[in-house]
Amino acid sequence: MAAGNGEASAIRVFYALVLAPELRPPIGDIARDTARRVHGRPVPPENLHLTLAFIGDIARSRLPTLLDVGASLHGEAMSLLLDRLGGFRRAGVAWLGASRPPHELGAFAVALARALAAAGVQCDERPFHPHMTIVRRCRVSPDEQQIGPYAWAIDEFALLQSQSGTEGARYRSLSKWPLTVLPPLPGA
Ligand code: 2AM
Repeated sequence: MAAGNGEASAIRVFYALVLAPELRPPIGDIARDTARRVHGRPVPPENLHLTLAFIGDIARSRLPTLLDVGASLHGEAMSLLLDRLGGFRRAGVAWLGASRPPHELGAFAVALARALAAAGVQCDERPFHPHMTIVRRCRVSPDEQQIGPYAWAIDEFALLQSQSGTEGARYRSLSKWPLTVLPPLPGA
């Protein structure tokens, strides 16, 4: 099939937690203020997310496998307290993170990586460092500091497609799945 044909083409995808809509205005403001300080480009509020597993370019024909992996996972709902702002100097990004990420987050990223490996899907194998990029192309790296905190109630995860356009990347949700609240243990 000809290059550019939708059926034959590769898609660029990753699994992520999309920032809750109610946190987009305050975190969007932090992104804009930080971008001004570090002379970078703020991530648009609707693009704010935390990546769980980065797949990158993959044949569109493998999409059913990625959807099956997402549907097969059972993760727990969690609360993430965003309370740190810092930078990855070499990548030229500023990020928000948590000084005490819930153990459910790391456990879920590991479960996802294992499910992808079992399905024969290659993904970025670097250790999971949960962070939300808020500014790209920073000319200076921000000093790490305390912010907020902003409590983010996380009850779903998504498979996102990255589409590059004239104004930068846009992320399209291909599917999303719930993270569930576990019932309390009997007698607890
Ligand atoms: P970043 O925010 O630290 O750049 C979409 O690009 C998402 O996938 C971003 O959250 C990005 O992290 C993450 N990601 C992880 N590994 C990547 C890679 N090798 N190339 C591009 N994005 C990557």
